Amino acid sequence: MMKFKFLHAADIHLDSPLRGLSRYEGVPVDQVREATRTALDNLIDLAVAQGVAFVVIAGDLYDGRWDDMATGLYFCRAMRRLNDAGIEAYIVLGNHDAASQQTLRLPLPGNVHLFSHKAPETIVHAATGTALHGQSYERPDTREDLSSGYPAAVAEVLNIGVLHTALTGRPPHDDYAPAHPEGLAAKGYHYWALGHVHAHEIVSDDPYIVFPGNLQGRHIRECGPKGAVLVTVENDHVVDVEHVALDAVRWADLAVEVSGCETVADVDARVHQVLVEAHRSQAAGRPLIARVTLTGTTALHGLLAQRLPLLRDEVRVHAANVAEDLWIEKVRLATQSIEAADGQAAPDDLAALLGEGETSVELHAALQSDFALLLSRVPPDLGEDSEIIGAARAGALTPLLARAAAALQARLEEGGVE
Ligand SMILES: [Mn+2]
Repeated sequence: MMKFKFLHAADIHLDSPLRGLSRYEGVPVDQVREATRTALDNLIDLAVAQGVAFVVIAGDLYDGRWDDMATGLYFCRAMRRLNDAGIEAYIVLGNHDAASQQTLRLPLPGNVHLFSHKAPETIVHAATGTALHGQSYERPDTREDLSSGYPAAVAEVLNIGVLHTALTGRPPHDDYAPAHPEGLAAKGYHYWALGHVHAHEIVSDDPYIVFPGNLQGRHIRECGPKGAVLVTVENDHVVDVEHVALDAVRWADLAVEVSGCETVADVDARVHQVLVEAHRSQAAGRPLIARVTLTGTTALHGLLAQRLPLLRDEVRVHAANVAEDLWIEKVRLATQSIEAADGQAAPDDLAALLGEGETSVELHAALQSDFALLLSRVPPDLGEDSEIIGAARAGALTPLLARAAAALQARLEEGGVE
């Protein structure tokens, strides 16, 4: 009986920066910067430990064009480690690393097989007889169904299709190299190793059509375990497909429900509780980077809006108390006042006026042009750590105005304005 394993990865985006984590005391900047490289190392370690026959990388190995050899050199060293262990690698290029974007010629170790961007081709893995079919992207903006031209299945061996695709559409991912699962199934392959969609998904198990998801989450919209898929083959049939986490740093998007909280101490207790639970269930021994969003209906809404900067620091301290490797990406306020929840907002002229401001086209236009002048003088990297500058850059003024209005009202109700 012929039994072997292979690894299927995609969307490694090597050396792509992780985005959104504010810099503050203790944040492991180097660990975060190196995360995509560490995840690649973890992939190679797993391949060697499992003694896989080969590794498939289904596109977007690189994040974009690189200007020096450092990124390519790192990748070549990783591939040489596979070579030393007798493991082959099969790669298609995707929209991020399309052939036309490659500005530097990278000599690859002999175990690395790059599918052509000129035409679909079949490469046979000699030791197992496996036929791998694939085509690289020539241009980033590839809108044609590449899979339609893939070769016919080879009889009596395992057939794998390697394709970078959004299938029939997977927002927010661009609709590149569209393909229908039924069309893929009709090729008669046993396993479709897909890439492009950053969430792990087993689209079909007959035949297997699989997105491994990306190897390392890069921002708060890429939460949870990230890694590759370990596939077991017996007698030219896929018998097991297992997602294995290989990420070096993990992201978590946490909601803290504060309805019913009567004091800031109550809110504190809820935040602490959510952080403890998240770290227990999600970190898996890795640094965990969390966004904390306060939600719910509370009499504290105005007060929380007013003291948001302080709250952010307090949440960071809570995180530090819970675990050494728990970090706070952002603290957001999405609470509403009891009045607003009851539909009793705007009990007076002032509240009505503040409410109008949030949606006023004129006010938005005026602020936008003021901000444009201001932002043109702000160094580009400064905004990374500031929610306000980020929102102003993105033109997302409504949440800022809503927060300002709530804070202003809270101060007025305290009689704190002279
Ligand atoms: Mn892609």
